[in-house]
Amino acid sequence: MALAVGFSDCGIAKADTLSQEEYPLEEWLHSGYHADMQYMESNVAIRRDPRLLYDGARSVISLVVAYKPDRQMEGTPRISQYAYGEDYHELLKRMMYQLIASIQEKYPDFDARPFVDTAPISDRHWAVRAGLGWIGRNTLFIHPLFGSYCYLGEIVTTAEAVCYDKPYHGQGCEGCRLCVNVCPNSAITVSKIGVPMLDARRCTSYNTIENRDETLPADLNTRGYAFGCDICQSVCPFNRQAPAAYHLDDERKVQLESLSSADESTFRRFSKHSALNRIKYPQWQRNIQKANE
Ligand code: B12
Ligand code: SF4
Ligand code: SF4
Repeated sequence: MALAVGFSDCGIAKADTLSQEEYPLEEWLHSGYHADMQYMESNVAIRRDPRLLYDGARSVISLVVAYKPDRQMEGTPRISQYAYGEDYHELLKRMMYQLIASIQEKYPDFDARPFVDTAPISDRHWAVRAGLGWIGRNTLFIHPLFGSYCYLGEIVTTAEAVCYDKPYHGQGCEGCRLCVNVCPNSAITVSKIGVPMLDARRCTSYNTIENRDETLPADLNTRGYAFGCDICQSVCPFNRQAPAAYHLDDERKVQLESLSSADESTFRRFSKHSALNRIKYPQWQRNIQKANE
């Protein structure tokens, strides 16, 4: 049913607690790696256990939508590929409601809620638990076919599955370190037990999207990115071999490429249904200036 709605893959995990080893959130927070994303400090217990997020939850249906574009926008400033198309929050929510409706046609008592990105639930860990892939050294979820160019969402339900998918134990990054070596800001670090961690304070993605300061850190090297960053993903062998899953048409490509000279109302109109709606026009201007340095 998930594939019929348009999802690229789907797996089901039993709802329970994510262990400290799997999700060392407290260490990440204590290290200050979350920068000023205060929303990451709240609901720590809920982030660890979806049963606290949704009363009576028994299962987590993890869903993947691949988004690798068939071509890239040209020139600088650059916009990260995950923001080329429709805002993925809107896209995935719509698809998840469609999937819930299809399941309810067959099972009218199916009781469920969809989540994507903004709720206190760790999208990547549930995808791993549901057997869909692994967490790579760049800290992103990697699907063996679609790479890390995929959005994640979950349907949390009170329904129990007859059998659950097993956590992913296939191939992983093995000896590769391309993403760690290529990051222009050395933002990829490791936890005390050697698990990859991202220091958001150093990351272009954090700085161009979440940082609300008037200026960006002087030593930040954005390599021309004005919204998000794809550098540690573009070198990944799993992304290089992944099939294209999004058609960037001429009209959208021109819109993206001309956004750096857009006035405030044009920017607002464009960003309304795009992931760019996370930032306001003054941030966009600040980011363009930095990208052109
Ligand atoms: C906060 C956040 C950010 C922050 C911090 C990122 C980070 N790495 O934590 C910032 C603003 C920097 C960010 C950037 C981006 N983000 Co973001 N972000 C989130 C958010 C809201 C929470 C992530 C979180 O819990 N971080 C806390 C830390 C503690 O957890 P963690 O990074 O998962 O790290 C732990 C695990 O990786 C684990 N681990 C690592 N390796 C291994 C190995 C094993 C074997 C095990 C067991 C565990 C393990 O230990 C780590 C250490 O704490 C999620 C949505 C969600 N609700 O889950 C989206 C999400 C992770 N982001 C997403 C995207 C697309 C991006 C960007 C690619 C956007 C862009 N192009 O610019 C970048 C990527 C930067 C990067 N290299 O990570 C997608 C990722 C999809 C995917 N395939 O993984 C998500 C899932 C949103 C979505 N629903 O699609 N993001
Ligand atoms: S998104 Fe860019 S800045 Fe952030 S870790 Fe990856 S390469 Fe480094
Ligand atoms: S570039 Fe290499 S180390 Fe980094 S996520 Fe991809 S396979 Fe893993």
